[in-house]
Amino acid sequence: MDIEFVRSRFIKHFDGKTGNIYASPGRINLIGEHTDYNGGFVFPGAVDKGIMAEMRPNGTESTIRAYSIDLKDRVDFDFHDGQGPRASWARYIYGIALEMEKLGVPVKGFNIAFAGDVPLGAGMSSSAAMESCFACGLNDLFGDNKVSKWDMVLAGQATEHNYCGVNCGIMDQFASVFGQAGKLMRLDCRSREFEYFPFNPKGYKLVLLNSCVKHELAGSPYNDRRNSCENVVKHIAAKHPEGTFETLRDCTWEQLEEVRAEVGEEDYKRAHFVLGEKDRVLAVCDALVAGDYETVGKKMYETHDGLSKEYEVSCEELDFLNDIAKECGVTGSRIMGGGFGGCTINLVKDDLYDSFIATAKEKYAAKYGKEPKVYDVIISDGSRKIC
Ligand code: GAF
Repeated sequence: MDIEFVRSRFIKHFDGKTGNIYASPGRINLIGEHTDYNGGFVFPGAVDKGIMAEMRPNGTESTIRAYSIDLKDRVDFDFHDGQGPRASWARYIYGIALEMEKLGVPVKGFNIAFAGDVPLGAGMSSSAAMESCFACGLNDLFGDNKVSKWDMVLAGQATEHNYCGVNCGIMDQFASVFGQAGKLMRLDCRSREFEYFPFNPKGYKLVLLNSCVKHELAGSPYNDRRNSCENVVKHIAAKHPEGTFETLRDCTWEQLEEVRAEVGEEDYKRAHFVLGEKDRVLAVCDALVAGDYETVGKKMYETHDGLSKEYEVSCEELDFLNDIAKECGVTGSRIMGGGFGGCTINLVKDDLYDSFIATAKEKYAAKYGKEPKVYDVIISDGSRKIC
């Protein structure tokens, strides 16, 4: 992203003074979907696309003057007025300001202009990129950088929960804050322990195909999926008062079968997917260590099937892209992120790459009248101050 571009807009829309510039990335996720809020494992990495913001204290007690460069929209608000702005993009700034304040950062009024090159609604977590970018800026401008990375992750997640209506897990904010160039991360979302995995599969590429069906988690059935999982856990816990059941992570296949009739087929299928996905992340880690990319790919296809048929977060266009990948002999392909639109992530042999992309573009355009957008994945660094 272009620093000078962001700076020129910051100068133009405010008082001519410069501030500090911060950047945070979007993310990909190799495997482990909808496992984060179920206490399971995820396998994300930060990408070379994200959000860049210039920020500067403006001398007021609590007035935020915010400019979205991409939307050409300016919103000024008092973040202590109890309501916050209506514009959905500005609510991320509002939420983060309040959440950082809760963490002890003496946030005062500031000016902010920001832009992004992470595509919106593509399942690459532009919202987490905003939250972690703004958190990084407030921590630096007002907090002496005393807030830990994990607390910034949690502040981002709390912003989604409390101000944006999405009961998300921690994967996206974690990836955006902790990302490192060239490395994926395996995170245990229950214990929060994580490990960096250098990812440079010889002879393969990771590529995203954006269906251009815009996914939107706020107000979407995303929260229903989470409720289904929690309902299953509640039923299992009631049957087993001797145990501790916080999330589906604590539940076995047998216990799930025991409550099948009482929770109903829809919740059963959703929980069934989550238990399978938990195992698949671990299988993929072993396969990666062994350099066995065929198994990695096989698991990706299994995840897609589960997300489509059991968790029901796919759509016709994503299933179509997945079918094309299969027909072309692509090693692995699946929906990435929350679902309901956005991208597929594909593990493709180098020598198949060109023909796969050409076929996907042609067939998708013939059916839907537009080509999917293609993004090569470059695993990059997490949140940082640029200057
Ligand atoms: C969205 C959420 F924000 C994440 O927390 C995660 O649940 C993901 O969907 C599905 O794996 O990106």
